[in-house]
Amino acid sequence: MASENPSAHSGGSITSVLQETRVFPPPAAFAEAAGIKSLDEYQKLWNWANDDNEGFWAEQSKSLDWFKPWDQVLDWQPPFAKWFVGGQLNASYNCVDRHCNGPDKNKAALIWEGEPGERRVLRYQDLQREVGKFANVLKGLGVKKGDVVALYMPMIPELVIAALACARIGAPHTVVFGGFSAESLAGRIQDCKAKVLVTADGGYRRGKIVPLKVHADGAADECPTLTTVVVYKRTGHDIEWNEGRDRWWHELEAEVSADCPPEPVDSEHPLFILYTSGSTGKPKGILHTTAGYLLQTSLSSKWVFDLKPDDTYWCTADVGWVTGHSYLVYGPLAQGATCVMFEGAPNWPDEARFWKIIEDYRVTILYTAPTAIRTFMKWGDQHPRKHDLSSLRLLGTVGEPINPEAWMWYHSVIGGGRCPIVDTWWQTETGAIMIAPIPGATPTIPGSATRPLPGIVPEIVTKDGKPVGDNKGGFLVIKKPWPAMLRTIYGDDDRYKAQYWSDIPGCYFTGDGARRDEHGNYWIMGRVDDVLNVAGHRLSTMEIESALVSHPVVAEAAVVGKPDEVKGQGIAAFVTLETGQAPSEKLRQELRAHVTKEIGALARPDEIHFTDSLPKTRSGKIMRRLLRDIAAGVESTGDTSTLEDLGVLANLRRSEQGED
Ligand code: 6R9
Repeated sequence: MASENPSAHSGGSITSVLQETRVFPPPAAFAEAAGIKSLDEYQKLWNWANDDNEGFWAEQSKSLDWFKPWDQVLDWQPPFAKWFVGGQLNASYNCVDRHCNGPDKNKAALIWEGEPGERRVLRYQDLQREVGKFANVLKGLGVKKGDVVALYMPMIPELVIAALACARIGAPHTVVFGGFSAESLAGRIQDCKAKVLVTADGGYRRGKIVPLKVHADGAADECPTLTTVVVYKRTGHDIEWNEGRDRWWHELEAEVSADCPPEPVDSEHPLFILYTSGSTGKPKGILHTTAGYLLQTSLSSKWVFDLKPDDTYWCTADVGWVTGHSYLVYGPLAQGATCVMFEGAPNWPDEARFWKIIEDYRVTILYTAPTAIRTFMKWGDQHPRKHDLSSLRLLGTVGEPINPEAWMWYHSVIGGGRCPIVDTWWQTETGAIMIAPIPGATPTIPGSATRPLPGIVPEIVTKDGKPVGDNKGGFLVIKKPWPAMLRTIYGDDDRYKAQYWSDIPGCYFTGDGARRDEHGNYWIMGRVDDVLNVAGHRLSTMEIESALVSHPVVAEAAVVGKPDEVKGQGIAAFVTLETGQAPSEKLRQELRAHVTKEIGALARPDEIHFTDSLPKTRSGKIMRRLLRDIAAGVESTGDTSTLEDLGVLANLRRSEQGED
């Protein structure tokens, strides 16, 4: 997400009104068996990393396999970092080959289910063979170390295979969400000057074919650097074919050997570019490099998910999003884990699909997003109740602040009250999880991401960079460089400096508001651009939304400011209701009273709009900026390319006009 300019906002602090006191210590049996077993053990690790940051990371780096050891842990020329300077390694070797030297070669690496119901299991040695073959295909197409390859694929194993094949030959990949338009795809390919695009004829989503190849063709026509489009046959439906440019995946593969030695690359060799959109301007190509990224995604997978050899781990994120990169591909595979991968939508053929997958594969760890959890709540408990979820031992969430109500539902209905929940705060830019509970050590609290991982030093500050102290909201910054940090915005060092390192002196600015309580727990309050300023009080959208969501009939809520002559900003809330509930004037008054009771009159919405759905990004984040425009009655001008469903906006505008 974009980090926006904090100096555009008055003052440095944000008033926090959320009062959450429920605390869940790690279950004793969980802690007993966990990798990190106590808060004390966690604290020792964190202190070690804080006191001797480079020594700590030097020691951790031994968990990777190196072709050549590094000479220097960190070369820090702010804001440009180089980690493990002089070392050489290969990410695909670390994620695949090193698990093939012993009995793990027969362990499942990927358990895949397609939306129509097909199943495939790839053991680590199958992955090695497939990655080797596709790496040779890329080489045969003239892809060299350093050349960028674009991947525009459905959620099929070939997406993971293609990404690892790129890493194998030192070609940075850029994965573009299968839901993006031809135009968005073209913009990204043009920016990174990819020569090869890998796509599929189509993918499945809610029983329909997503015509990826049509979009790929639209994009390719606009991209002069692109010489080849490799097409994987997923659906088998008829597609247009551009002779000379288009090549079938299976035909290319039939001609190559599976043996492709991994190319040793420097620690700082680019691993991938992932585009993330800002509220203004063109998408930013976030650049991640090899060693630091791999080390930190791998370690955080182990710490936060407490991965064990017999776990069946399911991260529901699309690989087109950073969560898919770090916690479906690189982190868990570097750990030699067994990962479930699912192609389709959670409500196809019905609303119980996720729960059926958990039962069928005996999934032990589930990692998903608050938006999904709130949607499951809305659909009702009867769907998860139909399935045996007793295999689950740990639950995770990422992407947005999780409302305490949704946390409690996840805990009791999905986790059966026995599974710790890891609420993981991080960003495309941070590469890896930064603030999250260690499930065997950290007491969890609904709505708090709890504590920073070892090696991570956050602070909450005013816009001048002064710490605000306990229990005051402010800007969340990171004070020390960390191995998985972005290295730059691809091709634009100046934008990198201006975006992340200029506003608050000497720190990385995350763009998020947060509060730290007296126990050292962090509470993320949302993007600072979304903060409301009501009669001089700066209020976090998340806290008012959580109060609304705690009402039994509310499924989701998005709160935005709207111009108000008296108060500066008034509060407008957009609310979706649980399935089967109907909007009414009475309910509107009841919800306003509910927020007054939960928080106080200060936070009472001036307006409540009932709607069937909220505008969200493809990764499930509510796009409040668009709602702000609707509430203010103005046209939206910013980038809408990441919006999941344009129809939602049109509906909202229509109902707004109807309401006046
Ligand atoms: C991984 C990912 C980053 C932004 C981030 C913040 C929000 C992510 C969160 C969270 C509260 C959490 N965010 N995780 N807010 N609690 N556990 O989501 O990356 O798509 O780049 O978004 O998402 O606002 O700054 P990305």
